[in-house]
Amino acid sequence: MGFLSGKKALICGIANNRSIAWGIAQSMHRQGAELAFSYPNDKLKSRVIDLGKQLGSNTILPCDVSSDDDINNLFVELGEHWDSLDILVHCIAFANREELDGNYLETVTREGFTLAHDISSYSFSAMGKAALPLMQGRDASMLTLSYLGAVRSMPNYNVMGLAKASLEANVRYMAQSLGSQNIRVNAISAGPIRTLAASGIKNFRAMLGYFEKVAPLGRPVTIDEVGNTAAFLCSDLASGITGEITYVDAGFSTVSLSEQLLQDETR
Ligand code: NAD
Ligand code: 0WE
Repeated sequence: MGFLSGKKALICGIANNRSIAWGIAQSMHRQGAELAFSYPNDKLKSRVIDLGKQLGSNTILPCDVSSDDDINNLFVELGEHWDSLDILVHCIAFANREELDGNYLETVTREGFTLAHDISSYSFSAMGKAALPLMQGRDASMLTLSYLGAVRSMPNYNVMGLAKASLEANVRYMAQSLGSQNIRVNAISAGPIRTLAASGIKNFRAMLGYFEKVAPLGRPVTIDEVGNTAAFLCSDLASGITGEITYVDAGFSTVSLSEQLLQDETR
């Protein structure tokens, strides 16, 4: 028996089998959770249906988080399949591509700033709020995905870094808001992973190379490693953890000076 058996989880943000949300879904499935999924548009619908089927799920519902109606309908429709919900997983981020390339102040715009914060941070509050009726009395938990660019400047990450900073504050305020109902809210801050959201990001390959030189584990993290941490955080094993940002980054964020780069310098 897995440590999530008897739990029902809604997973939002699968684009394909490289998505972090897919790693989370697989790990939660291994631990015995029952799964439902959302997809944002018709282009992704059949792929999410197919992936859901692989994990024994027929509950695949539409939701573009830029729409209040979509968010509300998602939980109305979920309520027609399930009478309760234990786990909400939010793996959604978006900023205009032009604002993820170049100097921050030269690229940021009012519209782009608003869009990034709306899709990447506000949507977590909105989904959490809409999920509440199904989570009453369940020892439920919510989880989102962040990145180090929230707390340290990062070349090209730009307005997404501000949106992730907002998302991390959101985790703390949602945890306070829902604590008295015994609903926990956490984030995983993952190291860089080659997903659809990372494809086409300038110098991503070079960033991964640098990451491998600095991170104590000397390698990137996988969607399975993020998935296993997600399964733990959303399980009763983590009943004392809320409002927390857990780093799954091969130790990258804990280092001040890279051992390998220092050796290269002294050679
Ligand atoms: P991904 O492209 O597989 O997932 C991003 C998802 O966001 C997609 O499924 C996309 O459909 C969804 N999305 C975007 N706009 C949406 C909208 N309006 N409505 C509904 N869904 C929408 O990439 P990923 O890397 O798995 O990203 C998942 C999360 O992990 C994101 O929050 C990302 O910021 C975070 N993250 C990624 C990395 C990385 O290096 N890949 C590192 C740390 C954190
Ligand atoms: O959060 C992310 C990326 C999120 C993302 C990706 C895209 C690409 C396509 C948000 N919006 C868009 N918009 C698009 O049009 N990551 C943590 C991955 C990532 O993105 C970077 C990174 C890393 C790491 C961008 C610049 C620098 C580093």
